[in-house]
Amino acid sequence: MSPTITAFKASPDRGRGLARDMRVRWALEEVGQAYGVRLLSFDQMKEGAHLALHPFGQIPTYEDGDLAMFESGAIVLHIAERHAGLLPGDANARARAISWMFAAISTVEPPILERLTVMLLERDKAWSEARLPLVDERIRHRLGELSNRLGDADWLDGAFSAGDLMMVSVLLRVRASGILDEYPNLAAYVARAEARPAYKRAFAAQLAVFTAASRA
Ligand code: GTB
Repeated sequence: MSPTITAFKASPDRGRGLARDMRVRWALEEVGQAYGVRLLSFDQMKEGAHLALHPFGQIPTYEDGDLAMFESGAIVLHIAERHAGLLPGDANARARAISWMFAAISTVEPPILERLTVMLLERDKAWSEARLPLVDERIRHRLGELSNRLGDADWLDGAFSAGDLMMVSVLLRVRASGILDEYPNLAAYVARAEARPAYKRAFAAQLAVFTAASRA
């Protein structure tokens, strides 16, 4: 039996790969695991059946046999631990790759999410215009550190890993601001990841949901 994930029936990003099911799709494609997708409306996400899977009524979730999970980072780690291809075999290298996964979601992503909050939820506040440059400075601080660490390497620590998958997924969310392009090695790192066949398949699959919905 293939695992089933949940995704937006109508993603607000119009299929640009920014919703968090994309990370899970990408991980599944990297390891060559087929999967099914249950599409949910915003209303369905807040109903009992989905709340039983996800306490916060969000996507993505992951179901495989008697296992049900939520949180994209935990799901990607679960996939990476059960299949070859996303974590190194060497125990120390594996631990470092997991460090990068956590760095992506707990150190780099928070200021990026703050920016989205300012742009989407706080635009009408008198203080919004003054807050944005402060948030952007925090993003630049983190991206500068990440850029220094990456240097001219292809990936964060040796071969491509779940750490890179999570980091690129996070960086993609700030690209539209133009800030990512201030760090040419990070922009090239993201482009390198996007060129991976598994990324392309995952992107095409989530875009197809939007395309099909807009034709209906
Ligand atoms: N920490 C959780 C995880 O990583 O799985 C966060 C999950 C989450 O935020 N899910 C969002 C959701 O279900 C979708 S991805 N939101 C609905 C709700 O909370 O009611 C976040 C997202 C939404 C929209 C865009 N976009 O339009 O570009 C991008 C990302």
